[in-house]
Amino acid sequence: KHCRLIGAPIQDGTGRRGCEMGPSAFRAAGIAEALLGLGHRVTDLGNVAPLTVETAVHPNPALKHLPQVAGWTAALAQAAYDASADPDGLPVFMGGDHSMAAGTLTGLARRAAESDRKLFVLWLDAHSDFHTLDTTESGNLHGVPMAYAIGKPGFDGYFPTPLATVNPRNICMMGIRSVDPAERVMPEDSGITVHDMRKIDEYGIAPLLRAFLQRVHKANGLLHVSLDVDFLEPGIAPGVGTTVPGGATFREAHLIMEMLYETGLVSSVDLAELNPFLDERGRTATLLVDLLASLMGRRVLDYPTRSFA
Ligand code: DIR
Ligand code: MN
Ligand code: MN
Ligand code: MN
Repeated sequence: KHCRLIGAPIQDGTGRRGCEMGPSAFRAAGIAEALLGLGHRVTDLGNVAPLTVETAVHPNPALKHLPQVAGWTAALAQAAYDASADPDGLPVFMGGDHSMAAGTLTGLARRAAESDRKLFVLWLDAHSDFHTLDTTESGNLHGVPMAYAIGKPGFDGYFPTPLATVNPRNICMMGIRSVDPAERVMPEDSGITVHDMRKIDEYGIAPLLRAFLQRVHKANGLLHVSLDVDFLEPGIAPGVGTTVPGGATFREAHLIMEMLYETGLVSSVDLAELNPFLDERGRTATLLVDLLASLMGRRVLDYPTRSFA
C-alpha cells in the first residue's frame, strides 16, 4: 500500500491543550519507519492548516472554539478528499482531537460517493461523540463529529456544509462506555450498530467485528477506521485527556487490528486524541504506532498457514 501520512494538529475541540503535538509524537514514535518496515510505501504530506470560515453565533453559550473547529473541518474534509484519490492508497490522519473526524468522515464520504462505493466506518471510542451543537453541555466539539458526519440537523450555518454524509447503517461503534444522557438513545435510533463494552465482555471482540466486516465485504465497501485513544484501557494508554476505565485491553485492540489486516478492507485511518503532554515517555504514541503496524500486516506468527495437526 501507499500510506499517506497527514497531520491534523487540532486541539480546539477538546478541553485540554496538548493534542496539537499529536502528529509530531506519531512521527517521533516512528510511524513512517514502522510502515516502511512492513514493505509499504510512505509519503508524509505534512500537517494540514485550518481555513478561516465565517460562522454564525450559536445560541448554546457552552460551545468552545466553534469558528476554529469549523475552519479545521473545512480544511480536513478537503484534505481527506484529496488524500483518498488513489484507490490503492491508505491515508492515515494523525490527530489532533477527535473533532478532526468531522472533516475526515465527510471528505471520505464524498470520495466514496464519487467512486460509487459505500463508506463504512468502524468507530473505536469510549464515547459516541454524538452530540449536536444544541445538546453538548461541555461545549467540547470533539463530542459532535459523529452527529455532523451522518447529517443530523443543527449544524447548518455553524459548521461547513458537509461534502457528503455517512449512512448511519454503515457505522459500527465499539468500546463505548461513556455516553451523556442527551446522546444516549440517538446512535441506535439512527441505525448505527453500537457494541458497548458490556457487549464486548459478553461475546468477545471477534464475532462482533467479524459480522460487521462481512457486511463491508459483501457491499464491496470502503472502510474507514477512526481510533480514539480513549477506546483503550487507561493503564496501557494514559496519553489522552478523557480516560475512561474499562476500555479495550492490549490484546483486544491488537486482535481488532489483526482481523482488519486479514480482511484487507481498510481504506483509511484516523488516529485521534493522542495528547503527548499527558503521555508517559511516548508510550501511548508507541502503542498507537504498534496498533497501526498490526493493522498493516505486522504479526508474530504467520498463523493462517500454521498447522496444529
Ligand atoms: C463528553 C465527552 N461526551 C462531552 N466526550 C468525549 O464532552 O461531550 N469525546 N471525550 O471523545
Ligand atoms: Mn472520540
Ligand atoms: Mn473518546
Ligand atoms: Mn474525545
